[in-house]
Amino acid sequence: MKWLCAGRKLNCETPLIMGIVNVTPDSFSDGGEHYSCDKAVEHGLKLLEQGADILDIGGESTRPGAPEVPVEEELARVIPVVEQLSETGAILSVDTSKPQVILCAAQAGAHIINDVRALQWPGALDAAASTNLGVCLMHMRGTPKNMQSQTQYADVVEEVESFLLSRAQAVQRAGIRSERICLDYGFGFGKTVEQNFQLLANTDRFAQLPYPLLVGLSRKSSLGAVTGRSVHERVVASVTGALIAAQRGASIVRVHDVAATRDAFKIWLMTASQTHKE
Ligand code: 8Y4
Repeated sequence: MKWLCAGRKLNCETPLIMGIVNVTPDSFSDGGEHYSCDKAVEHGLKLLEQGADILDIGGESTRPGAPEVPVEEELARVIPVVEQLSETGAILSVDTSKPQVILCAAQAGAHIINDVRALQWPGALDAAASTNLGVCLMHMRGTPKNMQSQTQYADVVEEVESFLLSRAQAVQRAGIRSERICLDYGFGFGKTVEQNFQLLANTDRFAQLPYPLLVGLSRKSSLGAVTGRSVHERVVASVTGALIAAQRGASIVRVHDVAATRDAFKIWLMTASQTHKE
């Protein structure tokens, strides 16, 4: 399977690693936005050296209860980072829901729009359709503010799958070719711990849909709930989760710990390449 992203054809046969680049203001610096931009670019370069196939650049916190970032602020955070990292030739994704950010990101050299709101905000679908960027459509219940009180599902796998398929239809009706679409069941977004692992266990079912599947579980609280570990102690849990997702057919994993995830994939793929040999 191929994913068409702004003229690039991503080969989704072997799993790709998407490294997370957060651009958040650094309150200890008087350099303001420039300082956070330099730090984000530096981090992106490090993740590329570690073997990231894609960088996901985000200027909006989607953590539960996080305040919304005004559009001017999000543009000021994200666009300079996209411009600088586009010089490396790397595939760049921008984590946004806002039409203006989608349009400016495309101008600045991004290849993918990663929208946790699946292009449901007013104007977002038309903005994305006016570009040739790849789009990742994620399932979320409620909003980042209230999503953890919205976890009633008759069957979480059924409901998430039918939401994603209906969004994929809507996106195609707006003029986005199916080859530009990637889906994501939204691990951690309005689901209980058990529901998140039900989704992970059913990764193969989502991977059978006619779109590449992206999975993001890096350092998330459900991993902490199972292991009893704090955010920075969740590397092993995160790598294990990424490997499980990839082995069950996910095309792309979104991770903080690129080097460790790359090692796990190398060992798995080496083993796979020797399977069925004499
Ligand atoms: C520690 C660090 C604890 C990070 C929680 C978090 C996804 C995503 C996010 C995902 C796609 C996060 C932008 C949440 N998660 N995009 N974005 N899929 N496509 N929380 O699962 O990383 S942000």
